[in-house]
Amino acid sequence: MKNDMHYDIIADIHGRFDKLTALMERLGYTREVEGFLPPAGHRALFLGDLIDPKPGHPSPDGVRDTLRAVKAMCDRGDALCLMGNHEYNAIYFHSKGPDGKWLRIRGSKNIAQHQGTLDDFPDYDDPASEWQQVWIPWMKRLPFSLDLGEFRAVHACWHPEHLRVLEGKSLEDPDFFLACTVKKSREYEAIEAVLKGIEVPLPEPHFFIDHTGTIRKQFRARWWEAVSNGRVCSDLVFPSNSQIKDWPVNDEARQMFQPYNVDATPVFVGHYYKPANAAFYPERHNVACLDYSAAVDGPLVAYRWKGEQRIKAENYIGHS
Ligand SMILES: [Mn+2]
Repeated sequence: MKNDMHYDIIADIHGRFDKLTALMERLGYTREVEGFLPPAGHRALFLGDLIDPKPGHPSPDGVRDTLRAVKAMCDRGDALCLMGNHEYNAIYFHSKGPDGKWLRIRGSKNIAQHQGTLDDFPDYDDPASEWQQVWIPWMKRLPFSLDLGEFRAVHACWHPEHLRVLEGKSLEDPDFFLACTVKKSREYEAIEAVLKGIEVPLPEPHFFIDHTGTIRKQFRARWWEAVSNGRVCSDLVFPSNSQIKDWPVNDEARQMFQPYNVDATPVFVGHYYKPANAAFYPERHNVACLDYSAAVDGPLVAYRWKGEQRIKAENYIGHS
C-alpha cells in the first residue's frame, strides 16, 4: 500500500513545550488553541515520553501543555502517539493493585523521576483531577508500536517476538494491566524490551557510572545488531560509552537480541539520550534514534519521512 501521507516523527519531549513549539514552527505547523495544525499532507508521530522533565527545567506547565497539544492533535487525526516508558511508569505510579498497594513504589527515586510531572498536576491524587480524569485514561490507551508497512516506530526496541505478546493489547484491559506487573511474565518481559530496550548485563565484576552518578551493571544495547560470537560489550553499547570495554558478551545476553534485518523497512525510536551534539544521522540506513537529549541540553529533533526506504540525513530537523 502506498502511503501518501508524510510523517514528522518526534521522540522524547519530556515536557519541553518550549522546544516543541519552536520545532513545530520550523516544520510549518501553525499554532491552534490546542496543539498545532500540520501543513497539508503531513501528520505528526510522537514516539512517547511526553512527560517527566528533568529537575530545574525552564518550562513550567510544559508537561500539561505538551499533553494537551498532543492529545488535541491526535483527536483531530493530525497526529499519532505511542507509549514511552515514562507514561508506562506513571500509569502504575498512580494505580493500586488488588492488595491496595501502589503498583509502582512511591519511593524517593521513583518520585524524583516523576516530580516534574507531579509539579504540573499538584492535585494528582484527587480522583476528580484533570490528571486522573483525563491523562491516566488517555495514556493507558496509547499503543506500544506502529507498523505502517512503509515504516515502523516504537519507543525503544523493535523486537518481533515481544511485540507479538503486546499485539492487540492495551493497558485498558485489566487482566493484561496486572499481568505486566508480574516480574518474569511474558507480558512483563515484552514491555520491558519494547519500551526500555535490551539491557545487557556486564560480566562480573564490571560496572559503569551513568550520568546521574548511579552504578550500573548493565548497559543499553544496539538491539538491531546481529550478535555473533566475537562481539564484545563495547561493540554493542548505545549510545557509545568509553567506560564499557571489550568485555565478552555472555550467551544469555546474546539470546536477548533479535537482530533487525538490513532489508527491513525503516524503524524509528526515541529513548536513548544520544549526546546533544550527536550528528543528525541514522544508526543504520533503516534504524534511527531521534532522541538527542531534548530533556536536558539537546535539540528536539523531527525526522520528516516522505516515503523513503533509506533514512536520509537531510530529513532531520532540529528545533533551533
Ligand atoms: Mn524513554
